[in-house]
Order: sequence, then C-alpha cells, then structure tokens
Amino acid sequence: MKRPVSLLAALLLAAGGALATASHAGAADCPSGEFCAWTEANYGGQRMNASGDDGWWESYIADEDSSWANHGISGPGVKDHVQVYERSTSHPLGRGDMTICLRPGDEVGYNATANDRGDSHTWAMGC
Ligand SMILES: [Ca+2]
Ligand SMILES: [Ca+2]
Repeated sequence: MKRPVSLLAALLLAAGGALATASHAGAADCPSGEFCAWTEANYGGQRMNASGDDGWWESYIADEDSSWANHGISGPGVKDHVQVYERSTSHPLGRGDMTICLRPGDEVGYNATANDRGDSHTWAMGC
C-alpha cells in the first residue's frame, strides 16, 4: 500500500515544479544557453531551440517564426548574439536579409518585420 502514496507524492512534486516554472515572471520558456523561436507570438505554438547554428530550419518553424528569445550565455569572446536570416544558408541566392537580431537575454514577443520570415540563424559577436 506504500506505492500509491509515493506515486501521488511524485505527481504533486511534478505539479509543483510546473507551477514554479509558469510563475517565472515574464520570461520566455527557453533553456539556458539556447536560442528559441516559436510559431506564435508571445512564445506560443511550437518551439524550436538550438545551442548552435542552424542553416536550415525544420519546416514547422521555417517562415512561421513569430516570437524569439536568446538565452545564450555571455562571456569574453563568446558569440552570444543571434542573427536570424530570411533564407537557408544553402539557398541559391544566399541567406538574404537578417530579419531580426537578438542580444543576450533578449526576448521578443512579436516583431512585424521579422514575422514568419526566418529560415536560419547563426550565433555572432554582435548584431
Ligand atoms: Ca507564425
Ligand atoms: Ca524565409
């Protein structure tokens, strides 16, 4: 009869953890050290996240990106900015215009210029 009790305790702990995450004021849900983009504004819909460069985004996020967050870690000589481009790096015309650039810690809930245009991103020293 011990098992159901410990299972319930585990569920309660899991629920408490979820609530603690949700109440983290104003912060986009993006892992530390990573760049994230969401298909909907204000960090909604599907999320992509990457700690490195991605020259060709998956189809679910390509030209669907509507909010972004840079949770990269800063440091001397570290590429801590994220540049998003309108095309993939393998496109015959090149990656094209930079649609948005995020400084370390930037969270952008919506941007009309960049909305639904991104196809790739790269970490950089600046914008
Ligand atoms: Ca979108
Ligand atoms: Ca595009």
